[in-house]
Amino acid sequence: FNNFCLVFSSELYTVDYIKDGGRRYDGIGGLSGGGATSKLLVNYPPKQRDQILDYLFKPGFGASLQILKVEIGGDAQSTDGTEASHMHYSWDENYQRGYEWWLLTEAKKRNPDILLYCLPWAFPAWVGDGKRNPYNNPQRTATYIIKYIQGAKKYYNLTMNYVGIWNERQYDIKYIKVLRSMSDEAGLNDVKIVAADGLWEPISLDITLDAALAEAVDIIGVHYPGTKSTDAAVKTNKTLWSSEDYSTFNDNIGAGCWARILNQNYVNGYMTSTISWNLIASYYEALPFKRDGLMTADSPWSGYYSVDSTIWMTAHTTQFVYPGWKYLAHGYGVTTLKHGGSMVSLVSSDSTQLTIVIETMSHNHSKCIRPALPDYTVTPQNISIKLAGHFSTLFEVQVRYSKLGFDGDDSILFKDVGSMPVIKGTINLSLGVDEVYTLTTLKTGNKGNVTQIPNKKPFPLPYSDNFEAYTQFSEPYNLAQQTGAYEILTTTTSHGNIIRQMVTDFPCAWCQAENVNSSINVIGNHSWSDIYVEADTRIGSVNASSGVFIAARIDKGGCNAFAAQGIYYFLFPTQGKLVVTGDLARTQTLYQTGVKITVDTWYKQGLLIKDGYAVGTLNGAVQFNISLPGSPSPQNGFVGLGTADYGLADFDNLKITDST
Ligand code: 147
Repeated sequence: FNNFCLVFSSELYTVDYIKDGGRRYDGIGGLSGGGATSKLLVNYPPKQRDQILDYLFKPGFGASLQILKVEIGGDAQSTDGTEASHMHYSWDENYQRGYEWWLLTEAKKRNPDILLYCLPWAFPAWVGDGKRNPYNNPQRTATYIIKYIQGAKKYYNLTMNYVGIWNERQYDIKYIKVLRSMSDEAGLNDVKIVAADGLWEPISLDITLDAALAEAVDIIGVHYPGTKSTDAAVKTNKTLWSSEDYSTFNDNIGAGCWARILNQNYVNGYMTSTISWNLIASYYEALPFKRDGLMTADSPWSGYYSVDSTIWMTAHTTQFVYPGWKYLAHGYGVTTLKHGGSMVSLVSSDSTQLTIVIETMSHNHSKCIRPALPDYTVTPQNISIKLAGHFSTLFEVQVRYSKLGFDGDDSILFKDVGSMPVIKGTINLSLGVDEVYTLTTLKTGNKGNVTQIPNKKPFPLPYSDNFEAYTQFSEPYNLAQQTGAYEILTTTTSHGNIIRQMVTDFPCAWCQAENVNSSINVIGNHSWSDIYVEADTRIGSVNASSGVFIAARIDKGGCNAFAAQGIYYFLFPTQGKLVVTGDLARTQTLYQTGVKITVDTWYKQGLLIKDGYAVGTLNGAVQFNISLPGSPSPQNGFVGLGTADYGLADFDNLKITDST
């Protein structure tokens, strides 16, 4: 009657707490920065902002992250914007800039045990001797980094647990040793050094060859390892981390990527921490790497955010395993599965609790942005997990279950499916494809749920900001600086608060393409075509930029911001010149004329883009009315403001309206 011979076969896996087990679990983390990835989070309405922070950090609510990694701002573009340095100049020191201090504080408030990790992408010019090399003077760079760590403690009572070298750029052995010894002298013996936020080599070899370097480095941290480490890295006996990973669009394929690497970075590569770039996608979606975060919050003006399934993939581990727990040995609860997928098992430090996480992510549903994923297949499979030795007397485990769906809205995410019996020391499971199971002795775990997230709305018009509502040194909301660093300054003049571009010299940059000596700050909606923008601008006479601009139809940001096109209305007070260009680099002049303007004076610049024409005003008087270049010149983009070159410049009373 039946053509098939049904064989109820089940593959047997043993989970046992044998001596010389696996490595210490160090936690799962998120990365804010590298760069400006949390830009739009800080000005969410308080209610939604708290909910978002809960989803990220509050234990037993959502991702329950165990590590927060942040960029040490370096006054240079580092992917989605610039983060401000705590020392723009050698004589400057300030711990009020940007939003990372705020974020660190909010994370700690929710989880006092969260571990903190800081890393520079770029350095202000003076740190690199103006030569873009932070290793010319290792003591100076170490002092700069140590001041940041001390500032965190002094102003926010934040203890940095880990510090890195230079993101994805060369390291310097001497500098690493100097950073270690100077940190020790400063009493920062507990701050561990991660080296070098790049590839496995040459750091593993250098550690093998140099005992003093091995002494200085605590953790080898690599980026996008594709779940694999090298024999040389393992042989160093150092803790191995995937200190930056993921960077994948956060739909269910992204969630599949994340679930797979969270398990397999240990199974295949002995990595005991995985950190997501980025923590939260809180940057304009027209900037690079749209939605490559654990969740998305890029609409502060509406309060809309989305809790993407990546959050729940994280929770499968973080709500049931804590830093200090231990992986079991390979072959005793840590293994790949015969028909695809993987399993990790961990025990608490007092060895009383057990958590097993199983994932069966299929190839096409778990590709990450990089590296390429070799082919493999996953098919449904029955498994039997034999709890041996230490845990053989368990009679039940709690179960959490997810299945990522790819037909509409058919996902099951982090579902509490109650307890499952352990029969004669064995758990039997029928695994499907694209699933995650957590089996645990813990009775905890909770799926946080917020009802009524506001609807998404476009950037509001008309929009204006006179910057009066900010505290000194903070960063203006919604203006996403792409190069240069802009901050609120309080004045006693009739202008009150203003924003000032602070960077005076070309930084020791991270972006390789960085070669235009100007700064630019973008805002609004990239789909804007006809639009009106206005701002008060002023250039001083000391350390000043040669010119200022307002602009529309700015087509790009990120590491390519230097090549941005659009319509740029420049004033050069010392030269008495007004210039309109089609690009930030001023290679395409559309119009120019002499004007009677001077330094140390405020001017109101207005730029109207309408019906194929650009009309420019100065203190209300029309200065130009030119026809716009057609395609391929951008027909839409952000509005923005900026400086012709590095140097101080002031802005106030930003106003954006539609073109009518
Ligand atoms: C990383 C950076 O460290 C992050 O700041 C962010 O830019 C992230 C975006 O995916 O990427 O840098 C990398 C850039 C390129 C590669 C790897 C990492 N790559 O081509 O392998």
